[in-house]
Amino acid sequence: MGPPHVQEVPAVTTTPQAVRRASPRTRRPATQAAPDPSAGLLPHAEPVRLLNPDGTPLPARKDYPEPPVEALRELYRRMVVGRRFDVQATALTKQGRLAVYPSSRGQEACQVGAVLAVRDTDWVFPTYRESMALVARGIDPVEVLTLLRGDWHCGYDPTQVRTAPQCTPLATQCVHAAGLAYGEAYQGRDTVALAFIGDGATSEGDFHEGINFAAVFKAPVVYFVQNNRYAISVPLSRQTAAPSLAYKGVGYGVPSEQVDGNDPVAVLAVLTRAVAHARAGNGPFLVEAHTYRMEPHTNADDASRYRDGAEVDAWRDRDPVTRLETYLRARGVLDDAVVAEVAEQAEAYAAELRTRMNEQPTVDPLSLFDHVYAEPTPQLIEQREQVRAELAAARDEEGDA
Ligand SMILES: Cc1ncc(C[n+]2csc(CCOP(=O)(O)OP(=O)(O)O)c2C)c(N)n1
Ligand SMILES: [Mg+2]
Repeated sequence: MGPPHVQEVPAVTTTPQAVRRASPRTRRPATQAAPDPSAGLLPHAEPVRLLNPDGTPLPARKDYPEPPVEALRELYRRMVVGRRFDVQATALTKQGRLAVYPSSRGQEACQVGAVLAVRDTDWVFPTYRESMALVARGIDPVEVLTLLRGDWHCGYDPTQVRTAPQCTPLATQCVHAAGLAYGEAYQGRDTVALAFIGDGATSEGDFHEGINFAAVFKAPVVYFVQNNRYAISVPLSRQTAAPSLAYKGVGYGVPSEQVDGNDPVAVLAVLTRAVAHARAGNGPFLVEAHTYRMEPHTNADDASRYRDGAEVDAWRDRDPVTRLETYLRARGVLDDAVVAEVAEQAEAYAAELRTRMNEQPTVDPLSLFDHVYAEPTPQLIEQREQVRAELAAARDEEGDA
């Protein structure tokens, strides 16, 4: 397999005037070159990688020191549990217990690595794809799946777990994250906001408005793009002509980096540095992780209509869980006993989730009308009354039967 998607920067066309300007006859005496305004903003030309796809380590680098072993073992544990959670959630859609589920299988390094890089007191702004990230953050899995079950609320209390509801309108969370981070800094707290976003959503206006606001007002936000190469059926090549999505930062004066999103060690190292940058008061940071969505967009999508199996198989060889396991075993900090214990823990987690999700939830249809407005409109009051009457009639019918 070649390196993840990195397009070449197109060559600049040389004009006759430019040739004349550069000719030796007319060249002025050499003056000191002006400082490059993009210095320190551009990402490395190749995504940062600390482990090869086969789990062997690459030479250590000063700019991205390897996280401590304990953090890597925790990363492994949460990735294994996260993957099992993801498989279980997909199964729950087939049993009619979930309305929809967007899987993040294959993106475990990003989902778990990113949330491990922030503190409990920081804020996370997830999209619909981040269920695994939220359970890795320690949020109750049933609460995480409440929205996808079809409920009108997000299941958890956002202020308590410092995690916004999973956002379906693309990129809107980028603006929310900028505002929250600005507000926190304004009040003298060192909170960082971590905003997840997909490759496709970086074409949305809210991404640009959010990152621009954060840059101008030095709001401590880490924008984390999971480039999984598709926006539903739209491949990256039809999405953008940018050399890499990380290059979108420079136009806003935001330092950026790109990372191999299937290398868990590199993801944690890069995110740790990005979070430290934001926390130190330097403003936002943009990270693009090159990864791949192994499953269809959601359970309602048929991915075979727009991508072929060979492509998916090629990414199977870069599996992030196997990569980390191989590395930790070779370092002698993970053995059969721990691997078995973690697998058992993941099974128990899935079994409990199954049991709890199979309990019929009690829902009150009238609660749909709560919290829409502080003062309900006359239309809303009328509609509420209509629903109440229909429910009462249905109950009477049941009583008669
Ligand atoms: C504003 C808006 N436009 C369109 C959609 C429909 N939509 C839902 S997911 C999606 C693709 C997003 O792709 P990407 O940002 O790459 O994230 P991924 O699903 O791959 O994680 C689209 C177009 C939406 N939810 N919101
Ligand atoms: Mg995508």
